[in-house]
Amino acid sequence: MKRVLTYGTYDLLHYGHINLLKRARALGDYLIVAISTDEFNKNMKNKVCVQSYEERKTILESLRFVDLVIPEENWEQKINDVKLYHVDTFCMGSDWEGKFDFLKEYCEVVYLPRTEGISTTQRKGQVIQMFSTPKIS
Ligand code: C2G
Repeated sequence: MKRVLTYGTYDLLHYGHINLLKRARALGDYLIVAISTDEFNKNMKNKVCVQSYEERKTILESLRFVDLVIPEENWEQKINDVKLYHVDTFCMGSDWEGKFDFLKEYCEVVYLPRTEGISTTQRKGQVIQMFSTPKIS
């Protein structure tokens, strides 16, 4: 069984995330997704999520191409995770190209083309725009 591992925040899940997860799963037979905890997002990634870790975990666990969801609590856990879960392939979107090449010592490292034109930040802006534009009655 070929095991694949990827990391992310996965706030306000969108089709760019889905494209990544589907392709990641297609690299093997079992996909593990490490999602950033609320503390990690706040303290280390300077990200404020709309959805809590538990909400994001529940949503990802419902996807048929995600087999296991684990917490990402720090930047340093990847080597240990690769060993602990006997990971064959680590993958991330291409916006992270090269950042995780140190893992090549432990497993295959694949960067998949990022889906252009969609991001959680963009989605947040759209919602703000929708509800802040004054209605002309
Ligand atoms: N992604 C993508 N296309 C998009 C948006 C995101 O392919 N339009 C990919 C990212 O490259 C990443 C994954 O989807 O591989 C999750 O994206 P985020 O939730 O934004 O995760 P990020 O904040 O990049 O956290 O240790 C790694 C970090 O936890 C990654």
